[in-house]
Amino acid sequence: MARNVADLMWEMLQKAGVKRCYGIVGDALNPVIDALRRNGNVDFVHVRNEEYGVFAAVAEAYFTGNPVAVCGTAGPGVTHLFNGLMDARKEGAAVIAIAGDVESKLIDTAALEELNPYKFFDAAALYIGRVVNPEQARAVINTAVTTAVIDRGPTVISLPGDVAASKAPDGMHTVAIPAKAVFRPAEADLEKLARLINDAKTVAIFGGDGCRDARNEVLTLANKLKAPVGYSFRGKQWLEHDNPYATGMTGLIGYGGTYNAIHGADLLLLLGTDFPFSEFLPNGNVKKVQIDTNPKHLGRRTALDLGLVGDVQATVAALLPKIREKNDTTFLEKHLAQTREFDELLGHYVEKGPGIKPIRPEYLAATLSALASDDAMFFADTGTACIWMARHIKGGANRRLFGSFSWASMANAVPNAFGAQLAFPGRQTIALCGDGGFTMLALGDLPTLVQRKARVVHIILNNESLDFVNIEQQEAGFVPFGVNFKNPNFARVAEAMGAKGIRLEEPGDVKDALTEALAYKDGPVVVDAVVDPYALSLPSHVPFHAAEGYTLSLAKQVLAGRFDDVIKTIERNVRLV
Ligand SMILES: Cc1ncc(C[n+]2csc(CCOP(=O)(O)OP(=O)(O)O)c2C)c(N)n1
Ligand SMILES: [Mg+2]
Repeated sequence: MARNVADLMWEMLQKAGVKRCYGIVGDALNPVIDALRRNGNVDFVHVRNEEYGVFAAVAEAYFTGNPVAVCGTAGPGVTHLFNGLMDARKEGAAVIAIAGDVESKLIDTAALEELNPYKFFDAAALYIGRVVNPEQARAVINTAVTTAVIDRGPTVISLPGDVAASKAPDGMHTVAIPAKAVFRPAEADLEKLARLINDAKTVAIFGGDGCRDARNEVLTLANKLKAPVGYSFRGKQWLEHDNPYATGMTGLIGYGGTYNAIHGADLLLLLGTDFPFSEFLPNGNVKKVQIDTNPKHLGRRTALDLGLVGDVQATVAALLPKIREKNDTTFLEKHLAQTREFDELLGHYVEKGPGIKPIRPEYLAATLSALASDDAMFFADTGTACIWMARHIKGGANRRLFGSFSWASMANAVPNAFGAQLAFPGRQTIALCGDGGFTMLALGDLPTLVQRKARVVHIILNNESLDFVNIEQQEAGFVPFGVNFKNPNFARVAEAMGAKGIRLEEPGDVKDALTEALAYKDGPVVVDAVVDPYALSLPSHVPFHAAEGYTLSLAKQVLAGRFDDVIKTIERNVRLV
C-alpha cells in the first residue's frame, strides 16, 4: 500500500515528539486513524468528549515540553475542541489539533458538517493549515509542529478525508526543531535597567510563568537586592518553594506581603508575567520595569518606565554582574513578617478544621498537601478549588501546580490530571475539582480512566453550588442567583462506574480518607468531600468595591428574607479569624 498523506503526517508528528493523540474518530478522520493504527508509535486515547482530550493534552504538553496531538472530526467534533484549544493558547501548551474536514470536492458548498477552519479557529490557533493537496502536506505539517513548539500554543491541521487518503509525495519529511534560543535585550537596555536598579533604594520582584527556567537567576537577584519576591498563580510553582524571599500572591486570591511590597517599593521588576488584574498592580509612585519574551505583554497591564523583550533567565543572568549589591534588609523583613502573619491566620482554618462540620475546604486542602508525595502534581478546577490550592497546597522542587489559570475555564482539573498521569505514569496526579466542574466534563470520561486504570485522584469539593460565582455575585452587590444545585452521592456513582469511591462527610475522617485515596493504585479514585458552601476567603488586600459590594449584597439578602444565609456566612467565617 502506497504511503498516504495521513501516514506522512503521523511520521512527521512522531519524529517531532508526539506520543499521544486524544480525541474521537469518525468520517473524515477514518483514514487518519487507520494510518495511526498502522504507524503504531502514537497512542490513541479515545475520550468521550473531545474537549476533555484537549485539556489532557494541554497538561501533557505543558509539563513534558513535547507537542501533543488531539483530533475531532468534521463540524461538531471539531467544535468540541475549541474551549480546550483556547486553554492551550492561554496556558502556553504545544497542542496540534487534527481537524477532520469535509471532502475537498465539498469545500465551500455548505455541506453536512462543513466548517470553515480559518474562521472557526481564528481566536484560538497560532496557525491554521488546510491541506487540500498532498503536495502541501509537508509544509503545512512542518509549520503546525514548529509553530506549536516554538511559540508554545495550539495549531490546527485541517484535513479532508480524501486528501488524507491520497498518495503522499516522496522525499524527506523530518521536522527539525531548534533548541531554545538565547533571547535577551540589547546591551544599552540592560545598562538602563542596571541604572534604575542601582538608583532605587528598595526593589520588589513579581514573577510569572516566564520564570519557569529562571528560578536560580531570580533568587540570586532577590538576594543581591534584598527584594521580596511575589508571584502570579502561574509563577507560584517556580518561585515560592524553598525561597527565603517569597511573599505570596496578590490579586483576589492573594495572600502574604506581596501586595504591600509591590506598592511600597521604589522599583518593581515584573518578570515573565502578564498578570491581568491591573487594579492589584501599583500606579504612580512606583517605577516599573517589565521583562517578557512576548512584546505584546509589555505595558498592557500597567504603564512602564522600561519594557524589555527577552527571556527572564538569559536577561537576569546578563544583568546580575551589572548591579550593585544592596545591604539594607528592612524592606524585605517587613514584608516577610507580613507574610508570616498571614500564614498564621491561614493556619487557624487548618488547626480548627478537625472539629468543624461541614468540612472546611481549607482544612481539606492543607491536609491533602501534607499527605501527598514530594513529586505530586496538583490540578485545580476554576472555582474555589483555585483559592484553596493557591493558599494551602505547598509546592516543592518536584511538585507541580496547574490549572486553567489564564483562560479560567471550568472543568479542567481532571482531564489535566489524566494527561499528566499518562505522561508520568504512577506519579501522584491529584485533581481538586468543583462539583460543577466534575459534572460538566470529568464525570462523562470517568469510564475512560477506569478502562486505562489511570491513577487520577479526584477530590470533589461537594458544596452543591457554583460557589465561586456565588462569592463573585455577593462581591458585586447581587443577591446570589442561579448558583445552587443538587448532587447525587458521587462516591456511589464512581463505584457504579468501576472507580473507587470514598464519601467524606466527617471532618474527623479527612486524614484517613485522603490517605486511603492517595494510596489507591488500581485506577481512578473519587473522594466526594461534602464541604462548607459558606467558606469565604479574605484576600490580603480587599479592594474597596469588593467590600462595598459584599455589604450591599448581605443587606439585600436580609431584605429578600435570606437572613439564615447571611448569618451562616458571617458566623462560619468569623469564628475562624
Ligand atoms: C466553562 C465555564 N463556564 C462558566 C464559567 C464561570 N465560572 C467560573 S467559576 C464557576 C463556578 C464553578 O463551580 P464549581 O465547579 O462547583 O466550583 P466551586 O466554585 O463551587 O468550588 C463558574 C460558573 C467558567 N469559568 N467556565
Ligand atoms: Mg461547587
